[in-house]
Amino acid sequence: MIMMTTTSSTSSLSCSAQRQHWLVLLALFIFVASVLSTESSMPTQNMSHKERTELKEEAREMFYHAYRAYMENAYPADELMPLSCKGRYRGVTPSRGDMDDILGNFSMTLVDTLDTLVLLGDFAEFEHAVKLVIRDVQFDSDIIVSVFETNIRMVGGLLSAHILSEYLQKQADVMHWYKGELLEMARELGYRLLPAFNTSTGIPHARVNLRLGMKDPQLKVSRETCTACAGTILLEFAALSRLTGDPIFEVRAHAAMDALWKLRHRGSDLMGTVLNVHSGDWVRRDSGVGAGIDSYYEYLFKSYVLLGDDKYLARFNRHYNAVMKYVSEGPMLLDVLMHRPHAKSRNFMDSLLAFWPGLQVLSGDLKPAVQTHEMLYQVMQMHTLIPEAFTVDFQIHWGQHHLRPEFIESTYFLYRATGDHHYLQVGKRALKTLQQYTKVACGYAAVSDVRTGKHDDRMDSFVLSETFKYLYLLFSEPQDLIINVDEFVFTTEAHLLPLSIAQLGNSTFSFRQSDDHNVLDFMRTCPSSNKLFPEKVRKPLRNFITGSCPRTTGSGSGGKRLSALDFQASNADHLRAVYDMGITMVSVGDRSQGKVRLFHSFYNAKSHEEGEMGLQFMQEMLELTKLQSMNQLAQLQVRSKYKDLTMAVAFALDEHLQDWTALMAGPSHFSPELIGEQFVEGDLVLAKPIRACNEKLTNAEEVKGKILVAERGDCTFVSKARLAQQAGATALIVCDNVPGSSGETQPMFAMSGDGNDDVLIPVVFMYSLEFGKLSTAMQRRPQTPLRVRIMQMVEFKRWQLAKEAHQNETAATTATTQKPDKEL
Ligand code: DMJ
Repeated sequence: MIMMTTTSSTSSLSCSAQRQHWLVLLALFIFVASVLSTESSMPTQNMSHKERTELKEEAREMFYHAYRAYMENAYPADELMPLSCKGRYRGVTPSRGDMDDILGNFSMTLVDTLDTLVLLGDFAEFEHAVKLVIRDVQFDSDIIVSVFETNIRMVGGLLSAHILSEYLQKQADVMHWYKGELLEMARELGYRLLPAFNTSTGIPHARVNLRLGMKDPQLKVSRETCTACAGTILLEFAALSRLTGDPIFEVRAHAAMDALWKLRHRGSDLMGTVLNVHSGDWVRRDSGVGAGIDSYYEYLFKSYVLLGDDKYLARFNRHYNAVMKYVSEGPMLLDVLMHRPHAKSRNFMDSLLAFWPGLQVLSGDLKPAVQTHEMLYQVMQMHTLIPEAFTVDFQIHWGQHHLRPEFIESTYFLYRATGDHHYLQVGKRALKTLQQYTKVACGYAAVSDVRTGKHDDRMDSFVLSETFKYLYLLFSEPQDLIINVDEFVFTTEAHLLPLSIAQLGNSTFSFRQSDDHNVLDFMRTCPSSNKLFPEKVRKPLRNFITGSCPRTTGSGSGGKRLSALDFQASNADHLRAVYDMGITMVSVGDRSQGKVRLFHSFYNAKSHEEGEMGLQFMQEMLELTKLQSMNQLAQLQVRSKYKDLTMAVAFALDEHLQDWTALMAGPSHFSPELIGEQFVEGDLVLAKPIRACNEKLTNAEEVKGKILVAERGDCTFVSKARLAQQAGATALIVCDNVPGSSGETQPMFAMSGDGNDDVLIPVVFMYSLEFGKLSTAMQRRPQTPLRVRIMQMVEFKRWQLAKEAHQNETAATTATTQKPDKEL
């Protein structure tokens, strides 16, 4: 038995981190309050049945306004251009670059829209549209398309329409002529996508030529794909295999998912967003839940629901816990680096992440879903329409609005889960806003900038397949629908795949547990997914969720081991985990001193494994106690507060450079890191012009050998850095252009570059309040340049502590040598 005495003060290690967290929430609260104070129509009242029916009918009319505009003016084109009121054809309409990889001249909007017609109960139009697709759509074109988009919109659209055609034959006694033509088309298209999967990793290429496969010379250099692109295949391909009896699709899609899983960061369990399909190397290590990764997470969870393969739930749970630990920041979701997850890598969120609360609802974690949805709703009210990206202080980062479905999708799932009429009111507001700001004579037009409301000549196919579908579903009652949607999984493009597909079985797979997860991964889901599947998961969504479930931080082998450094005596989960590890805590002495004695015994541990963990915990606690006595705990606290990456811009408070203070700054991805004791020291000089975006600085001569300051805005961070470097600066500080911003209330982030590594000088970012202090110091002695040092914050603290220790030592030595004199 090991026994030791310590104090419960380790809980204070995370106090500053917690404080930061609360500051973020506080900032949000103030923001929310200020929006709401101008809003007299705060949605609180229940919605009458009459109003709900009217809104349902309005959603239907919106769909038809867009659908007819497409059919009458654009079909058989892939998309409608609502301002030109004509079709967008690949190779005919002026190219928009990579964006056009969505288009395959295969009447995408109609295929994507088919199942919405069934949900609306319009069987006649559905039958007509299916006939058109069978008659007109062909795939043998020399066109490079996106594998991901073609799969989710076309394969998914065809499969769902096939399933519903057969359903209607049985249930509505219509379409007796239908003989599975859509399924055959889906199979043909699936085959045309397969060459993309011939990579050494099994992870598919991003693009493929519909006729030539990967033999298209333009695809010779193809290497990179995004995580979502490669990880959003399985639902459609599994359905394709199960319905056709041809296993190849499902085999390939499972292999791609397995290969992706192996690429996760083993420490953080996070994924990056862009990777090399041949080497499996990560190209972009940013990790969030929005663009580039969103539907990978969605497909892990939904593959479990559709196919019943536990390994996907285990993987989802692992990633989910990592996301909630590192990416989630109150209601916000901010990218981090997969290999350095404590540092935020972006200070903005994209609108695609609005799907996340919907997925959280499905997985049973309601509370954070409600919070993030509420944040998004506030963003919507603030800017009328949710911009494509917005900053942590809810300013516009990218101003476009593409009529995306994600926010409405989450609103729908939250309403289904809670029955709270708030979500009907939110939907009403979203609907009315779309009507007011995006409806045009020929359909609905995206907005190029939500600040100006200027329209864009663009109406993506997902407007009909998702946005209006979810709006209609939100206001519908179950009895309004021909199908019971609870018996289906919605794909990422809102296509319907029946849960009964799992019963069709798959001879190629045995659903054994893989050895990289174990049963604890399921036990930690709440409600326990072990109990849910298959009885309840396949029942109505309402039964999925009974409330929010606490996330446990158990000590068992399936979860992360609780370390002594993370331990908080006030955290009930931690106390339980410690207890399971065979550790007993006994208060000693005066309770007010908070002293506890820890006892460890294998006998008391829940399992041998946990007993081992307990031993490790005790050893760590011993180390910590030692460190504490050596005053090094202070440094660890600093490390914990400022996380690993936070930089310091230190400046001398006196002319003799004796007394220094430091301000918080953020690093960049594109400049060299200052490691350990490395620092750059120099005098500060302001860029002229201050934004440093022109071809040359007008004060380039003055800049040489100094640390340059430039203001954020007008051009990228990295272009400012290049200009500074060109002028001979030894480092660059970019200061924020948003008044009042501060690292104390906003997460610090690392500035992104453009993938090149030609910047050789350190570059750091300072929020306005911190930079203001630097600027005041500059103004205090206008004749003398301000001397600054850029280094890691933790190193600055270490430097200060060392200085203090040295001063104390000197003072002590002086005192000792003076003693006899005094005695005399
Ligand atoms: C849709 O095509 C799908 O929802 C996809 O997963 C993400 N992007 C669009 C909608 O925004």
